[in-house]
This record gives sequence, structure tokens and C-alpha cells, in this order.
Amino acid sequence: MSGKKPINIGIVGYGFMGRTHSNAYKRVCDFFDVPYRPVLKAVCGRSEAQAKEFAERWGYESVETDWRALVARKDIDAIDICTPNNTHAEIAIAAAAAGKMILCEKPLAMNMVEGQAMVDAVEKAGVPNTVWYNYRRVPAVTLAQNLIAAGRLGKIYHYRAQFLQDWTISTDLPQGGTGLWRLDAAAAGSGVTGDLLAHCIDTALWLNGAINSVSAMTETFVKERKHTLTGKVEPVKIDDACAFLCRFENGSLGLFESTRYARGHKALYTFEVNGEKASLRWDLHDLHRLQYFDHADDSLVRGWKSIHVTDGDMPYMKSWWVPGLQIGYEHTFVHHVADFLANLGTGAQTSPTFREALATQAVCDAVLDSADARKWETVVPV
Ligand code: SOE
Repeated sequence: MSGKKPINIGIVGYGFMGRTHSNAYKRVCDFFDVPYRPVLKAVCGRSEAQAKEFAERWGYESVETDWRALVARKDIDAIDICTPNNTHAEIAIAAAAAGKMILCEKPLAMNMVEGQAMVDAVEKAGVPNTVWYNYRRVPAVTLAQNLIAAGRLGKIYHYRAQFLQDWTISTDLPQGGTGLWRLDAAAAGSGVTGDLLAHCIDTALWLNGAINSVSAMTETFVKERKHTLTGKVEPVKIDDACAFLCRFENGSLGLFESTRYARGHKALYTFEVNGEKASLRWDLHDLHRLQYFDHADDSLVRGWKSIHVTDGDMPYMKSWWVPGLQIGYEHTFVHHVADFLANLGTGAQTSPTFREALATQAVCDAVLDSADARKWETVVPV
């Protein structure tokens, strides 16, 4: 066995995110020199049969069907929350009180009030905490952050981002239940704002600093859907689409758009940043590339460059293959775990912490309030 210290993971939820996180725990020590080794101790879910199947497939040692029992277990060091948004706060607050480290899926909470209670709980308990905003850890996105932080773009004037999908266009799609809880406001809190724009906002705050004020509009295109749990046709209360303008603290202007009704787009997350000296742009469908325009280039060859982010001196890449060979979506979660375990070794927190994710929540809340009130809203500072 390696000299790495074990960290016993108890994961709550065995859906899509349960799989991405489990894959990350399993892969991380194969590729990254970190002082800790995740041990897949227990998976928790309401269906015992599904939890058992998940445990067998991914190699979890045991199964729980009540998250309270999982949190009470002495042999669990870290609780990983992969459940619908309306359960994050209760589980995280109990886990913090039990002294567990917490890795929570995004968005942090249903709203700021819940999020603030979660921040208070982890800060009072002094436990390591992080939220899985995974796109920060696409090497090209991390490189974008590094270039901006190094001042290469100079003063930033514009930030624009989109996250476009099309999977809810069918009016026959029900809301609620496994897989479709994202359409049910009672489980998700909001629609594209908390699910998709939250990613865009997290990246934006990291790359370009705080957002002070927002002006938003939302729309729910399909007003009623059958609810999987009740069997009745019920009003749809989530936002199917949301667009907002904002002002950043650094003086730059922001433009954000998200929808699940952009036919032809499955998960098109893009952002562009325009600075006085240079601009950059990134696209999830071509995630290993960063587009970069540097005005300092000789005018005869000046133009947009497509940087293939695979060299060993680029973020995270020296741990993978050889220059020229790219990585993908699942690796962003491996990077998150690698950073989390490395930070445990030094005592540093892993960004985004609950507090940093609360800042994203504050923007989401202001966006939804602004759309409701049809006026500019100030973002509550965190
Ligand atoms: C929704 O379709 C979803 O799966 C989000 O929940 C994820 O956070 C996003 O990364 C991809 O789209």
C-alpha cells in the first residue's frame, strides 16, 4: 500500500454526479502526487437496491439508505453531497456538526438564506469545505484565469457568457422525480439560473471579480407539465431561460444568457473576455482550446490564436499524457479532488469554498429578484 493517508468518503446520491465524483476519487492517485488516498467507504441513497448496484459497480465498501446514518458513522471522514439542491443545506449542516469534511455539488443551496446557514455551519466547525463548480478546473479555463490574473489582458471591459441546452423543449417531458428534479422548483430552487448560469457566474467571479448589480429577464416557455411524483399536471415554476446584464466591481460590463430551449445545443458553455491589451474566449465543446488575441503581436500576423492546452507547463497537464494529447470533462473532477487532497496536506481551503459559492448564490438570487421585479438589483456582498 502507498504511504498516503486514507480519507474515507461517504457519498450521498448515486446519479450523474455520484458517478463523476466516484470516478475522480478512483483516478486521482493514479495521476497526482497527493498526500491522501480517497477510500470509497459508503454510498447512500434511498433505494437500497440501486445503492447496492452502485456500490458494486464503483467499488464502495458499504451502503446506507439514510444520510443521517452515514453522517453519524465514525469511519467516514468526508461527506460528498450529490443529491438534489433542496437537500444540500440539511445534509451539509449536519455533516459539519459531526466534524466531517464536505464536498457539495453546485449550486450551494436553494437560496442565500440556506447558503448563509451552510457557510456559518462549516466555518463554526472549521471543516474543509468545497463546492464542485468543475469548469474552473478545465485546464484552458484555469489558464484563462492565470493569464487575466497576471495582467495580460490589462483593464477588462467586457465579460460575456452563455450556457445553452435544448433537452427540455418537448412539452411531454414531465417534471420531478429521478433525473427530472431539475425541472421541479421545489427540488431545484430555480431552473437555468441555479443549474447553468451558476457555472457561468462562478467562473466569472473567479476570472473577473465581484458583480455589483444585475438586470435580468426570465421566461418559462412550457407553463405546465405532469409531475412524476404526483401524476398530476402542475404549473412549472422554474425559469426555462434567463438572460442578464451586470456591472462588475472592476468597471467592466457583463452579459449572460442561458436556456434549455436552444435547439441544437446540448451543453454549449462559452465565455469571452475583452481587455485593453488582449481578449480570450473558451468553448466547452472544444474544451482543450483557449482562443487568445494579443494586440501586442506584430500587426502583420496579429489575429486570434487557438492555444491547444496540452503542454506540461499548462495547468494540470503535466500529470496526464504527453503534449498534444488532450483530456476531457471527467478530468475536471479529478483535478478538483487532487486540489482538495493537496490542500488538506497544507491546511489550505479548496476554492470555491462554501463562502465563495455563496457569492455565486448571491448573484443568482439577485438575478431572479431582478427578473421578478423587472428592475436592476444590487447583489448582496458576501
Ligand atoms: C444539466 O443538464 C447539467 O447536467 C448541469 O446540472 C450540470 O451542472 C452541467 O455541467 C451540465 O448540465
